[in-house]
Amino acid sequence: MSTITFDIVTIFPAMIEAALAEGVVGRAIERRQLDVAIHDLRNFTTDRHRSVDDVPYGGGPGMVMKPEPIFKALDAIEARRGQPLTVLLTSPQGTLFTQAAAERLSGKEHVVLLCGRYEGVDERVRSRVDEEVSIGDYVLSGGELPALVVIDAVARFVPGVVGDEQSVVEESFSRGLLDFPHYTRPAIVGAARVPDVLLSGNHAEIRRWRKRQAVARTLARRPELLETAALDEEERAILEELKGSQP
Ligand code: JD8
Repeated sequence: MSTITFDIVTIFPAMIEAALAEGVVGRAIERRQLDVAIHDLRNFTTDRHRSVDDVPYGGGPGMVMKPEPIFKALDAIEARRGQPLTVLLTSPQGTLFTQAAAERLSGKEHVVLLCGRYEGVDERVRSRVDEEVSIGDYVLSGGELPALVVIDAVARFVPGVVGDEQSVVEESFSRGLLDFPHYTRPAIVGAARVPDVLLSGNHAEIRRWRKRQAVARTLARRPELLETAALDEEERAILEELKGSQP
């Protein structure tokens, strides 16, 4: 059985702990398909106040994460795991963390995730960092939520973590399209009906309808995805038809 180990360095271990206990990732950890060790950065401080941050050289607002506790934490992880470590820093300055990046990281046996807070980490920490990633262009308060996003997305590539049923459902997105609409019982709620085709029992029709919905939604909401999507012949035909009928 293949497993991947994550070491997470954070000043908010409880935040990481709580999120990893639930759902697909929680189950993967129970089954030992995924191994996560959480390291409280304050345990690597040496001063009375357990300081992890300090004022910025050059002045200005906010605080910066001190380098020494981070170096000590990385040294301890390295001693326990053996070299070389793959260290990921989550930061707004990182390259975009994509599905392709998640797949690539899932090939590693071990990844260290560094979570910053405040204005970020002292620049010298980057000498120990292999990859700096951002989960998107919005401002978050720290690197913990991004680290959880990375773990979730990577874990899904570990064989056996996602059940067969779910992986089939994901086909459209993994090929670069948005998902089709989903419905469950009841067939009518208020005035809102489930599309007749889904009640028809005609599975060839249902497959075509879903493809059409996926292509139409992608064209409407994320047209840039269509430039790199791996479309089959049927989807290409649907796309040409939809483009032709656009205003
Ligand atoms: C790490 C500190 C907060 C960032 C002052 C707000 C990733 N996609 C992303 N958005 N935000 C982050 C992120 C934010 C972080 C840290 C990641 C550490 N902050 C800082 C600079 C401006 N505050 C992120 N990945």
